[in-house]
Amino acid sequence: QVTVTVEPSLQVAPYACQRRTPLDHPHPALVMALETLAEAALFEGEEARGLAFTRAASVLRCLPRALRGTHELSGLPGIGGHSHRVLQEVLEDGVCAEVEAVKQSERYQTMKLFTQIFGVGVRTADRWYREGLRSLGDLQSHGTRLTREQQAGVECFEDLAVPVGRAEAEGLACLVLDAAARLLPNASVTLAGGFRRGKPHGHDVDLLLSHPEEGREVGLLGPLVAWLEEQGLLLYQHSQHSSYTTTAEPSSSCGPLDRFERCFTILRLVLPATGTGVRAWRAVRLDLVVVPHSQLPFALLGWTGSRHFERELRRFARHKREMVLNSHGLYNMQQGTFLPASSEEEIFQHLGLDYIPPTLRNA
Ligand code: 8DG
Ligand code: MN
Ligand code: MN
Repeated sequence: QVTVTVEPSLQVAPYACQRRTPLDHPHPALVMALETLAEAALFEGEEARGLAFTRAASVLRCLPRALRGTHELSGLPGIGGHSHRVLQEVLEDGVCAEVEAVKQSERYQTMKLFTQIFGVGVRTADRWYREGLRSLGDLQSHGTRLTREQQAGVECFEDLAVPVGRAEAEGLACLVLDAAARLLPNASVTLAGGFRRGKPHGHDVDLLLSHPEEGREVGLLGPLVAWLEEQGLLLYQHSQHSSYTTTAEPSSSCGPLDRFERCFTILRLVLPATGTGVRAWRAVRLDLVVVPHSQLPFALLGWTGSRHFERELRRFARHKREMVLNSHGLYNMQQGTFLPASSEEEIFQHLGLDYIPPTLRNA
């Protein structure tokens, strides 16, 4: 009997939503190098360049086995000249000089620090950098004006820099579910975001609130947030009303932002009892999103991520299917109709895509 070992082929489909991308992949160093350059490009406001590096990194994330050499890069989609040079250097020398220089630079380090603050985006971070600010201490000593959100972000900075663990996220989901079900029997709470993709840690906890009867979810968020407040669990909150209308033109170009009623919070996460003198809680970011039942599959798909997977789904829908996909629904532009779905699987079917389960959406 002859045994033939077939190596997994490195054929990669062009859109990330056509690929299965697990959490673990064979090239952490290569992906890290490209994602650092992507991040640095975004810090300079160079979206297109950032996206090119993100695309290349995402292709490496889905490889079923390690590359056997630089020659195998040429068969892969989405690896531009610059990415190719970076990958070649890391494969041959272990590091890429350009990436190391970026990581060491004052600009990159400061932008990374400032954008890590809750409520601070690239534009604000850049303005502070140009004003000569370099540290959290500088913000205070220069009397920098902060929004209420940024103020909370600075105060909780060290806590929020600690990753949230899966058990902590599930604990918060249970706490919210208990409270929601008391206020509205049969209310549902779904843990979305990175945790749904199988990540062991996250920078926040993303929860979708709903109810099996359409419309019953309206009015749940206010009392729920009030209850968290009464329990002394709320360190910060910022609510937004729903701005969804079926008459508005469907759009997928407004980024990940959607129009659900939501509340961005910083919560006091109560920690297991420890010795005396040790603080018994830690600040954690929690996003609550209220979703009508009929939109739940779309919201779940939209809030599970990864961000790149979402971007690619929407790009695929538009360019390959003439459809508009967002967290509210799927719109067929030729027919001028919305395509309803009762599960994520159905949305993939509408798009003519193989179903990709959440744990394989780590693009
Ligand atoms: P992490 O928290 O584990 O670090 O990563 P994540 O869970 O993948 O990222 P996230 O920033 O918490 O976002 C989760 C997903 O939610 C992401 O795919 C984008 C999506 N999303 C929407 N709408 C909105 C929105 O209005 N704001 C934000 N921040 N994310 C949104 O679908
Ligand atoms: Mn998240
Ligand atoms: Mn989030």
